[in-house]
Amino acid sequence: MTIMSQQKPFVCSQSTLVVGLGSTGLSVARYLTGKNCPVALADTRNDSQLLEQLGREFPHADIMLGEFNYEQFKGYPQIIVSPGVSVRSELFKTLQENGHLIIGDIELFAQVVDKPVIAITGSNGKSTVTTLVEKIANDCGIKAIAGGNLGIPALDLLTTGSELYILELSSFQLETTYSLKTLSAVVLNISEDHMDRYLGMDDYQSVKQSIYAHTDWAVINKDEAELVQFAKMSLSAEQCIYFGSDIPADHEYGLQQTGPYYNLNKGGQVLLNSQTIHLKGIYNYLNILSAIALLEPLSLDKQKMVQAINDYAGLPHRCEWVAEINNVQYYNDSKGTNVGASIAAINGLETFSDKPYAQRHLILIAGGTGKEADFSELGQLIKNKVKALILIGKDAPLIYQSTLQAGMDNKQIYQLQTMQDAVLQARQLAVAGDQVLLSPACASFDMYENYIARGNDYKEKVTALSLRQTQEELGDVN
Ligand code: UMA
Ligand code: ADP
Repeated sequence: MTIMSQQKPFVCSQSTLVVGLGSTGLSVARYLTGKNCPVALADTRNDSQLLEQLGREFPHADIMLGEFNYEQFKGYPQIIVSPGVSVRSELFKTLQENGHLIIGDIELFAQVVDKPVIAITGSNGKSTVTTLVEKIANDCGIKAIAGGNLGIPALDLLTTGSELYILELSSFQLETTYSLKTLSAVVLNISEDHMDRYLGMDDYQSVKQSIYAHTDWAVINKDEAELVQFAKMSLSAEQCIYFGSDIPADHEYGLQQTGPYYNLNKGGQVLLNSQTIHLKGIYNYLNILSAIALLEPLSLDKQKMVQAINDYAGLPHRCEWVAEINNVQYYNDSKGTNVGASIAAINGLETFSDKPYAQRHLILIAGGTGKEADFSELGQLIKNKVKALILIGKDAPLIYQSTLQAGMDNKQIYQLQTMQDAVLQARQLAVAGDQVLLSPACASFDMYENYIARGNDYKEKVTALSLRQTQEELGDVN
């Protein structure tokens, strides 16, 4: 699919079909209806309640529910597709070959936005960096708002009267975007994700890199050799700023270890020290450096910026501390939905602990929908660092196999059915000084509506344990 080569402007007066009626599709339909552009609506969910609700809100729109088909779609010269619908199917290929404009909501946003945009993608860390950039900008006096894959659909941001938009963009959204001009942009990192939607890593990476297509200021992760190679070949040196985990060269961002802590530097200048930052783990220090680099073109007040970073407490479901029970710390990393995220969480949690991991005190709860990922690297890390592995969810057997292949003893692995079973098992295994981490390395859809529901379920079960412990201490439970 060569969406990038389409380069056609959207025309309001032509009839437009909105495909997929979740939060993106509804925001597109509302935006276009508000501008009096004619719309039709389509969704594979053939649901009478949905039909009634759409009919009420969009009385003039044709509504097509059920299996998508060419005959129904061919009358619409412009089609706006939701990120959850793959534009690589035969249907969309044929429509594009026949001259239909096929774009996503971000492309429509790109064609109408008249304020600066900062764009953030990557396999992991997008929401952390997006919300941190939003906070820094606002604390420095710029009226900024964040959205996109993060939650508020991009077009809904336009009515907020903001001076700066910060967009978290998924690879699905980038696939249908070709003209987004940005003040600054970053691919935070690349690790395997959504392999059920891509032909392989090259394919996935090239979609991610398209975020740099029209940026003034490209923020490049120096630790990612392939991104560096891309930047050197496709972007000008003046346009690029680098960040990474090594001691930085002049004009680059990087880290310098000082005892148990890290300085976050630009060249030789120390900007912050990790001791004063709530976010922990090297990956989070890199998230912070990328946020500062993205904001560099705005020349913000340095002191206010440092204060905003020190105040930032992180988001729920990202290595979030939940409770201490019998001297065991419980953490919720339900947003760890791919292998790279869980590897970062396991390594990052080490820095929360005062014991070396060689003593093996981490109990990991993982599993869910694996999105056709390769779990071998995770299996190796689990074998090296984890005391016990508790697996739940559809693709638990795949993680089980990878850890066994890495040489872990199967007596350290527990395959269970529910979150309740997993938390109870963790409590039984944990001794004082241990950490229990939920970081599934998988999506949640086999057992939950989303990662938030999964994280909340875990927190609920852990909190119940904690209450039970308090009651036991008070002698209320026999
Ligand atoms: N649908 C079809 N046919 C299909 C697939 C879906 O008709 O083949 C319909 C569904 O019936 C439903 C609608 O499409 O009515 C759902 O559309 P969607 O899956 O695109 O989801 P939205 O509700 O529009 O949410 C999307 C993002 N979801 C996905 O990319 C899967 C949200 O990111 C995002 O917050 C929202 O737009 C606003 O921009 C979520 C996500 O999981 C958090 N993102 C992935 C991730 O972070 O890994 C990429
Ligand atoms: P995203 O929006 O890309 O999913 P989040 O900021 O929500 O990213 O973080 C999701 C999870 O990814 C975190 O819970 C953590 O396990 C991991 N993570 C966060 N930042 C990074 C990073 N820079 N590199 C690798 N993993 C990360």
